[in-house]
Amino acid sequence: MESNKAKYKIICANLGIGAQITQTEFGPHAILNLMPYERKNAVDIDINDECKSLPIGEVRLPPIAAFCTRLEEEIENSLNENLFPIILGGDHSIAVGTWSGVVHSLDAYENFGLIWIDAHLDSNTFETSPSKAYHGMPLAALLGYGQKGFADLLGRSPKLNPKNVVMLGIRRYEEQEHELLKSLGVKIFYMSDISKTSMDFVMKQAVEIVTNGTKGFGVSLDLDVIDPKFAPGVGSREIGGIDPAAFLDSISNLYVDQLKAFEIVEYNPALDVDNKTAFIAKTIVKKIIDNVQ
Ligand SMILES: [Mn+2]
Repeated sequence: MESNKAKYKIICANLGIGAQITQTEFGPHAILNLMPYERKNAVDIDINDECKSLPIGEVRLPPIAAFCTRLEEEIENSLNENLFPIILGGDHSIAVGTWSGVVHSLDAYENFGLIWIDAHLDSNTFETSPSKAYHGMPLAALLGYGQKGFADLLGRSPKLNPKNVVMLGIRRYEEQEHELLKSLGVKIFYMSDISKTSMDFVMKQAVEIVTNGTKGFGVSLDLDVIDPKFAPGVGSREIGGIDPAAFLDSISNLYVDQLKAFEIVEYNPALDVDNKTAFIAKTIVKKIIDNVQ
């Protein structure tokens, strides 16, 4: 029956080699295991096993870029079928594939809003990155800064205009990436801004910015933004984060029809405690699904 057909597609981006610790590749299925009904609407994107043993550094770029290209195609397919894409990561380098796909599909180059919710800025380039791990570089790439094959996925760069990007929950970064974003005028709400006001207030401000004159917006949620005492199962824990209940409440501000895709990344089941982090991720995904159904 047509009316019971799902209006969303879950895309499992099973990639971990964008990080030094690669266990986030098991994140999507650990979350899906808690969603037996919704998993019928899920598809997988995987990488070849031989890529998993590559050392950290530039040699990992070709498989990550190839992965992002396949993710990009899957996103385009979903949007063409009028299915709302929910992307489960995976390390945060997958964001290059996700948002390239959405921007290309909507023909919204430099005219698409993105709310980036993260403890970190993820805006290094290969040159400025101390770790040389690609999950620290996706936002710079989407803004047009970074290596060939990454920043110009689909042969076009930049994907996003800095005036349409808002960051929430930031509390740890390197100086050079911070300087880059400040010089571009990206709006950053630090964790201290959220503590001084509220998650709800800041989310409202963010939605206002990303919907101002754009062809829609998306959300990229790195679970490390949540305080690690509630969400310990993440790649890079940073103390002093967001309360999950406040975050869940603030999601109601996203229920506007301009929301085009939602991405949730960096879940590491090997570091989780009693599945706490997976349950938070599942609750967030279900709330998004309820909205698009
Ligand atoms: Mn991140």
